[in-house]
Amino acid sequence: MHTPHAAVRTKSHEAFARAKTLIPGGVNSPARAFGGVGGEPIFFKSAQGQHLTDIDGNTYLDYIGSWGPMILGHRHPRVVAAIERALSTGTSYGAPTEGESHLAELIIDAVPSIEKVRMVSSGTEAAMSAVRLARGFTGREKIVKFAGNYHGHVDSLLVAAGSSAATLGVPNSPGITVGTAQDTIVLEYNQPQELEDLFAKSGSTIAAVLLEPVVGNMGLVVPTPDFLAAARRLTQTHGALLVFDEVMTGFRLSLGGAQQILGVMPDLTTLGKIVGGGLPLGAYGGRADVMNHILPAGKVFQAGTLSGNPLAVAAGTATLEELRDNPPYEQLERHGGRLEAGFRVAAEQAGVPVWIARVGSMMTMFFQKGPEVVPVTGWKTASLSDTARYGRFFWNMINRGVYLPCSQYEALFFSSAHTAADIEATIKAAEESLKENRLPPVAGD
Ligand code: HOZ
Repeated sequence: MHTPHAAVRTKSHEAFARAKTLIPGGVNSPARAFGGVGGEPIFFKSAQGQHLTDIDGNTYLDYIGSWGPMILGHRHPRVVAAIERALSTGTSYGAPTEGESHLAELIIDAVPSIEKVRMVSSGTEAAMSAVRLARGFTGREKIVKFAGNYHGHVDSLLVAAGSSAATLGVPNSPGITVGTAQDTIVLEYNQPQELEDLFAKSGSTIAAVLLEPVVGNMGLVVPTPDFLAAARRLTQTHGALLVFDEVMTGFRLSLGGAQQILGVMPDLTTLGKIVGGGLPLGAYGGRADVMNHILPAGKVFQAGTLSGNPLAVAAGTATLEELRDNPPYEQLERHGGRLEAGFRVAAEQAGVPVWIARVGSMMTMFFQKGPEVVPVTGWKTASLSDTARYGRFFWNMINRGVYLPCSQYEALFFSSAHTAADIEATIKAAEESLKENRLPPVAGD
């Protein structure tokens, strides 16, 4: 069923050559450009369940799931039916619909800290709006973020950013003014003392602390309980807001997201990816007294022609209802545990030093320069990874029909459509790939 070793990708090569003449870098988002693994991106024509099919006809087991949204797999029947129903009644009105309130209710019921929610069109917009709201609510200007965390391509948050900003070596993008960057304070993740020191010195200037409660954008990094507890306590004590970016983790680590399994409640939460069921939709929500500061209830401006778009709302609603009615989280945890154990044994047997981090259906195997394995707790340790070795592993897996994230600094995602047999096939591919990976790099590799 999957791509045989060294499949032909002639059509992808031609499509990329054409795209480069029309679109900067040939892609509409740098994360998909393969800059972190070398070679050329693969162009796709279809997807079904846990599989992707490229334009040359090769099929792959999908471990990015559109970078997170496809928790139910591609073209889940309930989601497809909902989109088809919405299509038959109109695709955009620029006016309210009852469907938006229904989705809002599903979000509020699922996510423990959300009392009111506003819909936007992407995770970037959600983060941008949450930051503005935090500033408007507190009357303060400084935002605290953590190196290697990524909150979309918002000017003030493209400082020490993860995801493709880190992968492609522009954690501080050109085009961000010095003034903007000055209002963002960057600390190392999982270092509560840094937060303590900052708040002791300038707590009264801080509008918000923004973080990924489980990081997916520098590879997967798990928070320590004392770090999250410090973030909660210090923001509360000093009158700042705690904002969780749950664009990746929302509805994925549990129906209530990371906050539900970690037991730490933020003031605001940003959502994206799964909340739109594979269509463009983001959201931000939280304490009603804070959310009521958004226009027209309050004075903090935020708007969008396609916000709460009926097609995206239909897909998001069907996805959340399916997750609520048939929760896949036990299966995802079982499969994740097996995948993690299989990768760990495969790396040990191949003598390849790795640090593996996983929560539920998100995982990263960090290739280490070794020989000692350094636990990955934040960007300082994540950035020590052997990215060339990851690149070789990535291509060895592609050639065995397994499509992993095209960067060491992105978490893998799998779906409820992945079977136990898929997980075993992936482990077998990893065993073979890691054995090949043991070889020293050849010139030009
Ligand atoms: N937010 C996605 C994972 N870091 C990347 C999506 C993209 O930039 O295309």
